Amino acid sequence: MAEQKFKTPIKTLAVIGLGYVGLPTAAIFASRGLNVVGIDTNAGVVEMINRGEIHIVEPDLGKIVQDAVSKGALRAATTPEAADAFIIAVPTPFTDDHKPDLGYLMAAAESLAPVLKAGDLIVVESTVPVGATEAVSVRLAALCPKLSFPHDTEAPDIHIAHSPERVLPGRVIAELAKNDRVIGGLTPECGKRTAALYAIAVEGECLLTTAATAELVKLSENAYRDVNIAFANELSVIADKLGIDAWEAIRLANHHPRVNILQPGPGVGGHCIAVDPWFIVDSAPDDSDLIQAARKVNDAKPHHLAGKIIKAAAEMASPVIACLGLAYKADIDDLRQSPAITVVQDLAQAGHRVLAVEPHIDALPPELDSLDGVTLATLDDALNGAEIIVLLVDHKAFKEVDRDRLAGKPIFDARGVWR
Ligand code: SAJ
Repeated sequence: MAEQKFKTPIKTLAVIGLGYVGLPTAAIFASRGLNVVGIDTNAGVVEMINRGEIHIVEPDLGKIVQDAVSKGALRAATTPEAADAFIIAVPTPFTDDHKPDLGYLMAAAESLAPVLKAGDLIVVESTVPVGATEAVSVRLAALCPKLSFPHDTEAPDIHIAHSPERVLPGRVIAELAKNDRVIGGLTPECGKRTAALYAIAVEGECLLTTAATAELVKLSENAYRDVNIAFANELSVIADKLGIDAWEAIRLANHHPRVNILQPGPGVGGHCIAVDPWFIVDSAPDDSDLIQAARKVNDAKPHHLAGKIIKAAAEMASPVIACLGLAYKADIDDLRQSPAITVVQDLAQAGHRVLAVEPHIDALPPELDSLDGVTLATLDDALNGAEIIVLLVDHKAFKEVDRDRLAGKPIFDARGVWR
């Protein structure tokens, strides 16, 4: 547990947004003795959770939710209810021109106005551009004129902080408890109260700072990873051109005691690393050349890969292409910003027939379903029916494919796992 100096009177918690971060967060706090209500505008999700079921793929989450619901510690609803503390964990996507879209965040904050009372704590967990936590405070102050807010006074009725989530999809349950948390209060007291809340569930350290610093810290973490993956992806394009195996070169370079190059792949996907660096760019467009370049390199990677496959396919008589994996990374069901989808789109738009394999979904996403020539297939059917095999995601089932089944066919292994 975090430092014992933090003590909290909080007994009831409302978590706004029951997605990849909100649902595990709600469930963990419920399992540690808080009375938790999860709020989501999607009535189907709310019904599922109230039955003790979950709507996302995340190891160990199902059992924790089931236990918490069966004990009455966790339930879900579609509109906010009074609570001692509120955690906002809604998506913060970007617009088509890479500007932060704070629509869900502001709607979530506004939905709290009718139930807020003096003494309440609001924590923004969603990843946000610098200044957004303060903007939440300003907006709520306009909606709740009888309450005071921390952008305005050191001793407010409502305390507000940013405590960005840092959990890795696929390892959320362990990382929620173990990771250190950066907590940025709009006032120091807001930070302390937030640390006291997280001390209930977090074994890692709670590190206090300002809200703006916490906002930049979170964005920096994901931009750092994006820049480092871009380096690996750029190297792999260079290695391709020079006829060198990029994974072999990186493996050997990483034997240097101060070198640790990440893995190249089909590109960078997900709702975080492919999105968050743009929030920094939006705040400082003239001073973020490296961050912008990394985004460009990573966004170009799926097109580079598709170009190579199209070139090979041109040498064959209208080959069927098997694309293994549509998720943005291994062993999850999340297709958001997935580079695998871009690759399949490029292939289909070039007129190729694609057998797409994704064990975690039952139907193609609309952006692929609308294309001619793309079919969702089983791994077996794709391996039997295709003349070219492309590995886009290193799902466990694909890593275990019998190599004999690949023999004699052009293989594009974008993850370097069949080498
Ligand atoms: N990828 C590579 N090569 C690598 C590592 C990753 O191509 O060596 C690709 C993945 O295939 C995927 C993308 O990058 O398409 C991102 O995957 P990831 O596993 O690096 O990260 P996310 O997006 O699943 O989660 C990140 C994490 N941030 C950091 O590691 C700095 C997580 O801790 C954050 O909580 C999460 O973003 C978030 O919600 O912000």
